[in-house]
Amino acid sequence: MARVFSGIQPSGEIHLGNLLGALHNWVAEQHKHEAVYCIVDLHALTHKHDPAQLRQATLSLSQMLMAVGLDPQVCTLFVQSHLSEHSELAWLLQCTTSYGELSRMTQFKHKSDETDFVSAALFTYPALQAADILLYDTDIVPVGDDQRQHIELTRDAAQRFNQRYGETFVVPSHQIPKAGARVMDLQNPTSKMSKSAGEGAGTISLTDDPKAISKKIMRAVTDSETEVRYDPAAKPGVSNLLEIMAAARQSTPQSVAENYSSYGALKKDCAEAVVAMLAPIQQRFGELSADSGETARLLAVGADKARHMASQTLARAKQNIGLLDGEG
Ligand code: AQP
Repeated sequence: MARVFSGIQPSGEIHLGNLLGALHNWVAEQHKHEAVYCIVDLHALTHKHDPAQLRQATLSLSQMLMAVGLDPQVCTLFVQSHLSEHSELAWLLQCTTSYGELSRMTQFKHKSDETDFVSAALFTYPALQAADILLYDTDIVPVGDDQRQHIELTRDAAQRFNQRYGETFVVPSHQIPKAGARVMDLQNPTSKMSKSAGEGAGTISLTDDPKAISKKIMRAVTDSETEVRYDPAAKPGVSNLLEIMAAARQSTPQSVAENYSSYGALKKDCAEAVVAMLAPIQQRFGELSADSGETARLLAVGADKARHMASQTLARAKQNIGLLDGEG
């Protein structure tokens, strides 16, 4: 059976882009393959953050992932920092990934322009992401389109390590959904919807109430034309709404567009589709949030299952790269 791995940062409110670009796929994959999903809290340390808020965000993200449909009895769901193996393998991969490769990561260029403190970890975090993936002998990585370059780097790092030190890692492939692969900010439809961009009018959080969702979609930036057409380059705002509708209704943006002759009608139906899609998730999230003790217990079980897989890969990598066995 193929193994699937993916991760998500507890860096802010989980949003519609995360759901359509990644989580819908995660839920489907857990029933088809052996699935391992990780809340990558170490990645969230690459930015300035508040420690108490990070702890709360990690707990609440775990509950939201279960509310969306991840079943800890079916998949392995755990928190990255609960296993030291991720940080250990990240160091080995930093030693086999070049400065030039990391410098070419567009997310680093973009994020380092946005902050006054650029941590060394922000630069090297693709090596930690590669470690996350490679530790689980992953075959498939379901992600949004924004992660395409990082998965390529992971493949290159795995191949180089295997060539230099002998067969160690499975070389994974990415899996990107047809609709919803890159949900754009509703106010700035040429930038992706993102947790770190905040909870403004351009981002639909999975906890937004129906009124807030409708307001944000009805006010979404479109263009000065009137034709409803899927054309992401010329009409990014309208195309984004069509992508969202298509992902919510399991259709294609082109066929959704055929049903509309005005932006107003498209926005109204899009808001209704999103509200209907989020209602059961929000209800379940409310129930799960009431029992943090049970969430912590499920995460500890997940960490044990993950450690069993990760420790074997790490031992193999340490052996092959030439580190002396410390077991005696
Ligand atoms: N806008 C998006 N459209 C489709 N998929 C998306 N993903 C993220 N944004 C979109 C996918 O969600 C998964 C988790 O990614 P993340 O934790 O990096 O989410 P984020 O919202 O992107 O978070 P940040 O803190 O703002 O981080 P950056 O700016 O680094 O992305 C991934 O599979 C991602 O593809």
